[in-house]
Amino acid sequence: MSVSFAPRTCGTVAAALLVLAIGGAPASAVAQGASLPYAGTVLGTQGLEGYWRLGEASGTVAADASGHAVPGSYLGAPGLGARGALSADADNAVRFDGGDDELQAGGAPVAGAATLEGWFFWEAGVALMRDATSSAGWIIAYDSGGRVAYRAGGTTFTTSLATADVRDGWHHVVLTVSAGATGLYVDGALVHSGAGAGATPAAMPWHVMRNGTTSQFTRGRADEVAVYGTALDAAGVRAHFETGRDTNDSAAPAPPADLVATARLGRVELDWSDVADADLDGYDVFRATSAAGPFTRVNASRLTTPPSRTPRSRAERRSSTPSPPATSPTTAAPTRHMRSLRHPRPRISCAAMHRSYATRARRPTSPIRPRR
Ligand SMILES: [Ca+2]
Ligand SMILES: [Ca+2]
Ligand SMILES: [Ca+2]
Repeated sequence: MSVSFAPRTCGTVAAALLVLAIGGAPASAVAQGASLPYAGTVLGTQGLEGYWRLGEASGTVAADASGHAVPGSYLGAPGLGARGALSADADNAVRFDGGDDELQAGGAPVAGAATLEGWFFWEAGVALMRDATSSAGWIIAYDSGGRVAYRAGGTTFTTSLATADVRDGWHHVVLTVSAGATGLYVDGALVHSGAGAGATPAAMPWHVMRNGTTSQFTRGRADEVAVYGTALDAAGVRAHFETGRDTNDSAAPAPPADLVATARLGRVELDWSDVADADLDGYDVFRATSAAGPFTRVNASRLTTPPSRTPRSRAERRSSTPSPPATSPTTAAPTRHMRSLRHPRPRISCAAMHRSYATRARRPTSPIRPRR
């Protein structure tokens, strides 16, 4: 894979770069449809009112697989065909830009008993999924001062879970409501339960990756969104999570090999050999002014390959059209999973970079063609 970044910060001695391969993508490509373990599990769950798999490759219609004929609409031209959240299921997800992208989907408005479910790769923004409200309403999960909160029937519940713990990776998020009793589950585990939720019905349609009817949009990916008119119990939520992800695979993808950093005018190009692990989701690039760190992630959104399930060779990738570059660095701390992969730490010398710039400046006839 080949990317380039502005050499925003370069230490006086050396800059250290590392590229991490991050897992979580589908483990293998298999046929799509109700026979799939995850989709079959959802379709076999009582009370299903709407199920949007977000696997479309084109168009503006999000098919509803529930049988209730409540298709959704993609607005703002989100990125279809993005890598999905499920193991052993090649069905894709949708990437939302945080600017004007969203999925709107309706169906029967839930009220006293309900389950909202989805897989989210929450990069930035306030709310993952909300009904058509701008106050009160229903929200599967949102950021409230650094903590995850949710709303059911107009009642707000704030958890002790840090929003940062639910960002920058695929997570299965489920909100259940039954007779005022609530449960918020993340990755199959109950993280909060509450009582006294209001009975106000949800206002349709749902806004996925947008904070209801407000102007706040959410950046990241969403997948396999489902709404039920019944409350799943803890065992049911856990079963959905375990069916969706291969929890037996605890091995992270191998670190990328053959990392090459090349100084260009105003940027550094990085190139590396793709990792062949089937559960590869993408790559994160970290930068530091010394090999000992601390490292700061450079890419705002995870660098992902097209979801072909077969990583392409370096030569193939060099000849392809690059995706839009990451625009802003983030200070998000790498997860423990990421740190464990910090093995290859190639150094590039700032002095060498500057010499390279000077050399190019003296040779104006030599065009610089960024590969990005
Ligand atoms: Ca999907
Ligand atoms: Ca857009
Ligand atoms: Ca693995």
